[in-house]
Amino acid sequence: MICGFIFMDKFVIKKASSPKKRCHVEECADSSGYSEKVLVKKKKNEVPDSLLEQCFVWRRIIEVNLSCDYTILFTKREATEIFQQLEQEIVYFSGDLSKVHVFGKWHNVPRKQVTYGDEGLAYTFSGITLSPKPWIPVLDQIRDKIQLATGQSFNFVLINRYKDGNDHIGDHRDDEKELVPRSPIASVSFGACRDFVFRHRDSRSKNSLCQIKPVKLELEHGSLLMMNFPTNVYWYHSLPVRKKVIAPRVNLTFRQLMLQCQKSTGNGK
Ligand SMILES: O=C(O)CCC(=O)C(=O)O
Ligand SMILES: [Mn+2]
Repeated sequence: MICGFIFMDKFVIKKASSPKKRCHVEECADSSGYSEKVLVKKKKNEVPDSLLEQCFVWRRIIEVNLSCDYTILFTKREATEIFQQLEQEIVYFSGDLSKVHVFGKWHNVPRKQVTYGDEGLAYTFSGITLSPKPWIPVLDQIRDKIQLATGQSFNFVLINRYKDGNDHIGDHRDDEKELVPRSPIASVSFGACRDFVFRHRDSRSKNSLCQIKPVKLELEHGSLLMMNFPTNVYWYHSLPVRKKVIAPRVNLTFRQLMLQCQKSTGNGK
């Protein structure tokens, strides 16, 4: 992460200086495994706005082969403005692209979806090879803020819109062959707060020999969840149906896709 975050032992509070020594990071963890990294201003008036913008409180979520970081990236006001813009400007797939083919039958996807990204990228979606739509300013704004907060870059985004708690996404891993190996996935959420569940690949049924407990999170309005390697190798995730949720939600997963030339040479494998 930016500002020189370092990972600490559990149950210990340590400090690290930022490169300019204007901020320091404090991290503490509790017995549940959660920890928080807080960037603390040294002298209030000395820190420029540009640096303050990079100060986020991160919660580390760690389990066997699961490594995630969670923060509130946008204030409530910013998030509401962005949500309204997304609702007005994002054009979702329709027709065959809003359906999935399972065991010889077509089904409507229980949410709306679309992809945006850099020119020249190609990926397979519902069995069809597609190019993402070109970036628009509201997506540039979100992507740039994630890049500022994490130091990671992204060239592609998958957007999911859930009209209410009936819309959902089933257990899956983000392990598409087009992803840059070991790259993190940045998941930003706007609108209704929804439950999000990780299940370890060896503990998905009651009869599994190994019983690792699911990891359950609530993804809030304006939040960012970083799913770091190797989370998506070992853990499935889902956004379950929640009948009581009546408001819409938009989720954007920013990804780093390989370029055509990287795919053909097998670079980065
Ligand atoms: O809506 C979410 O929070 C998850 C979306 C997701 O898992 C995906 O797009 O692959
Ligand atoms: Mn996913």
